[in-house]
Amino acid sequence: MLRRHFLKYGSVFAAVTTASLPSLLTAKTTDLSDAASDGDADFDLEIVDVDVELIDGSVVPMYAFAPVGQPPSIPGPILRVKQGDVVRIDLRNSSTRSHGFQILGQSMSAVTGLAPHDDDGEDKVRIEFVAGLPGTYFYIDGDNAPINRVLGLHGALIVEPSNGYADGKTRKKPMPYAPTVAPACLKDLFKALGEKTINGLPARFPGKAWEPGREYVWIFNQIDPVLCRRIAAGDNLSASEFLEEFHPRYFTINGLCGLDSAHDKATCPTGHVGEPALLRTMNAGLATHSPHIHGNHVFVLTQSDAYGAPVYQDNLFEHDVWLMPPMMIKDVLLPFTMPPDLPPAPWKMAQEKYPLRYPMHCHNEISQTSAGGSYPMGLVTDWHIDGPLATG
Ligand SMILES: [Cu+2]
Repeated sequence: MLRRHFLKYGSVFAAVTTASLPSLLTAKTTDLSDAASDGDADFDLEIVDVDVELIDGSVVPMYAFAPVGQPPSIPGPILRVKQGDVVRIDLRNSSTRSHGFQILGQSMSAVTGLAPHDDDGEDKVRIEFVAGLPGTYFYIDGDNAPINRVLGLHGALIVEPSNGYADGKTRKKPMPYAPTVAPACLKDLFKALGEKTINGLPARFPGKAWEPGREYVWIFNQIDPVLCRRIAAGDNLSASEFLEEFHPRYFTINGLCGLDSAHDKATCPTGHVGEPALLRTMNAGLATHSPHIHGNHVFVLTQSDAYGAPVYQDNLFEHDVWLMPPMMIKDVLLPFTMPPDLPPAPWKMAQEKYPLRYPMHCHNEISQTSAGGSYPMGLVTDWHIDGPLATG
């Protein structure tokens, strides 16, 4: 019973285009967290073949992860666990091809060459490991690298700290990392969030402390429809052929482009001034991206090492642009400070023009297009400041 799922993106146009599609599946990435904090985290995942509708209505064959019994998505569902959890992932391959699975930067052995299942319900593989250092990780199909990963088989594993407070026993300043190993400057930044004054002077980040869960995951990828179709038709491309012939025509953020990503609530950060948000940014593709945000600068908090594990940064400064080569993972803090070019006075008037809408776009210009030129329908989204200073 192997079948293709249909992944429809494009919430903006959904109302007029989807009414007559019986096999419609939502493409929204779900966030799977292990609610019972019993030290175990269990997930049931499936790999499936999908037809993905792109922003211009064209359809390309790809692969996707799905929580068993739920719609597939590209990227796959977010797997959220706590440091020290015993994580168990049961994986079944319902694709027509063999696949693999690994989480980079965690100590687990990679699954390779998992054959398509024969429908007897017995042929699952179990991955088990203890969740390590808090941070953001890639899970991918590492087989046939980089082909299966770029064709959709990638997603985020988030490890949360078990006691994540920058200010120790006071527990007023949560942070998403392990305070015991976090550099002092990283803790100092989270301690400063929400402070009105420091040493009697107006502080840099008035408002609220960072709150656990106040975060967004941005996974970048690129799609070459020609190669997708050749592989679906049975072409066995080598890694070097794929790399040589890769000419992406779509540049996605969380599987979405342009208008669709700007209107996706899980992608577009929103909040008041003084509500700092964490952005977990990841590049699953083969192009180097340079995301850039208007309105605020970001702080790069972590950067993945060659194995995909987070390195907590010990020299924090503000970035206008941050570099994202293939497979890079960087957690950045969007402080939601009042943009400095806005005079304070008009903000106190009744007719404030909230929300203030700012773009995030990639500075690698070709990535701003789709289908060879449709601008700005590429790797771009919005972030919104909904209102004035929030206090904690
Ligand atoms: Cu710009």
